[in-house]
Amino acid sequence: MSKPLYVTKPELAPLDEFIPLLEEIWDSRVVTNCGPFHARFERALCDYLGVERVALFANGTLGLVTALQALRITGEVITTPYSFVATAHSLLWNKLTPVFVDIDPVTFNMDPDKIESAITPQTTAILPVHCYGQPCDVERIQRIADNYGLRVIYDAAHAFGVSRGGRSILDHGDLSVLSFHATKVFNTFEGGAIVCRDEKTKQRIDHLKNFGFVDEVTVVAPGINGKMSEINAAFGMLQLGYVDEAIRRRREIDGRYRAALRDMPGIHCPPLGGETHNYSYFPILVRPDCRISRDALYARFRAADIYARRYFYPLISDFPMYRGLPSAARTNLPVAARISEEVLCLPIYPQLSEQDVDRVIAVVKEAV
Ligand code: T4K
Repeated sequence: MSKPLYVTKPELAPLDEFIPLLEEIWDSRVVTNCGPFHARFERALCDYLGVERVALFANGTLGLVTALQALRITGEVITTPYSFVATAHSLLWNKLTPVFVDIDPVTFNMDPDKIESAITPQTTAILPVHCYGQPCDVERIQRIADNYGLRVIYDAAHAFGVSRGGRSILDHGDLSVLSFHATKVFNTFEGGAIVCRDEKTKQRIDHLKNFGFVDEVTVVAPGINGKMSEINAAFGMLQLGYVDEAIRRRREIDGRYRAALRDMPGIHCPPLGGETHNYSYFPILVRPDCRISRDALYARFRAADIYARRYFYPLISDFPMYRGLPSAARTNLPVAARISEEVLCLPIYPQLSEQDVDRVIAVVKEAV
């Protein structure tokens, strides 16, 4: 029996390099509440990502929830149905109403052409996602936001290290929110961050992630406990030294898949955008003219111990807490509905060997 292959596997820096950092934490007994590793990791991340300010979080979802609070977003927020459910959940946690717009058939990101007609007097913000690390049309989204006086918060959970025109994709909009979950290109087991532009906003975010405390006796907002622990921060520092190599290995795997799947009938590999991609996912579309359906291919993979995933199926707008919204109607989201029925994300992570990749390719080849 061959070993199971998953859609992803976390890349982990060598354990023997982590032990001295753990010893430092043990010696100091400072284990959380924005200690020295937290501060060092924030600075190191700014340097690596080419951004000015980063606020660390315990996970990306708390980052999204807090980002919306930091900017005092109210009413309706325009977002995409084609994402992980945390994107829209962050709105419900803030008692905001998601307004779903359809996606672009090439990038799978929010279609900028659909934004203006979704704006109402209640709209205060746009929450797009750089899906699979593919950059959104940030310039057009910003123009629309400026015209209507809206805020833009990017869910950049997939977009670690992505840049365009020499500028980090995280350096757009008002705020960008990263996830460092185990399944991401860069992970701290669990973790996340908000990238922000000015010191005042960073300060407010720092208060909000620490219950709203400004000092021992002053609480300025009903903040949450969103802090990243010292262990996660120390691990993140270490991981930063290995992420370039991890992305390089992902690029090789991406290239191997692309070359092999290019001419397979009914299989489409969406092209990559962005100058510096991070190869965080490898989505394929199983088109209706393919000899096998997407779900039958998914089942074939499972039978071969390969755990490909249907990211993102079902659409967020199909989950019970969203499907009653007028914007959740299938007729409003035809592209997202089609893509979610055709998509399958193949395994991609640095530990995959060429033989592993070829095993995945062989299943597709045999099926089509
Ligand atoms: N916005 C977007 C666009 C996101 O994609 C996400 C998270 C968020 C916001 C929220 O960020 P966080 O709050 O999570 O920081 C996974 C992740 O749990 C989730 O973080 C991620 N998106 C989503 C796309 O994928 P599941 O339910 O598919 O994960 P799971 O446990 O099935 O893991 C997938 C595969 O990864 C497993 O088959 C095996 C492998 N794996 C997983 C874990 C956790 C490992 O090998 N080791 C591990 O420790 O959601």
